[in-house]
Amino acid sequence: MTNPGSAHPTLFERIIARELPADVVYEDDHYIAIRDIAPKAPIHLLVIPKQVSARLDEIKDPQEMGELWLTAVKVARQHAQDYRLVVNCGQGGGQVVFHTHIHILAGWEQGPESD
Ligand code: DGP
Repeated sequence: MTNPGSAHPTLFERIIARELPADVVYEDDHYIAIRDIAPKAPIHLLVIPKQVSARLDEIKDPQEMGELWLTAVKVARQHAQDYRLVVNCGQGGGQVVFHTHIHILAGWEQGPESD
């Protein structure tokens, strides 16, 4: 049986390595943020740690966890005043790409239910 967490390099590692194209909106030594290829909101970004973990709950270090969320907030605020942050954990949680990432969803005129 395929273990969805075992894909290596992950799709996002290949984007980080510029082996695959992406619209990069933010990058530093530890994180990259790209536009989602199939946006579910007018603004849909993905904040991805360069340090690979398959899913959010594999991150045990509070500093690493905190920095990931702080980066997501920083990138979100660069694009919108109001926003939604979402993480899918595991197939049952809707996760498709098994390289931890935070979705930033924003840009609705009247909030998320307006679309
Ligand atoms: P998740 O379901 O949480 O694993 O979200 C994966 C997201 O990744 C999904 O919203 C679509 C996006 N995605 C999948 N393949 C690509 C790609 O090649 N490029 C970009 N930019 N986004 C992708």
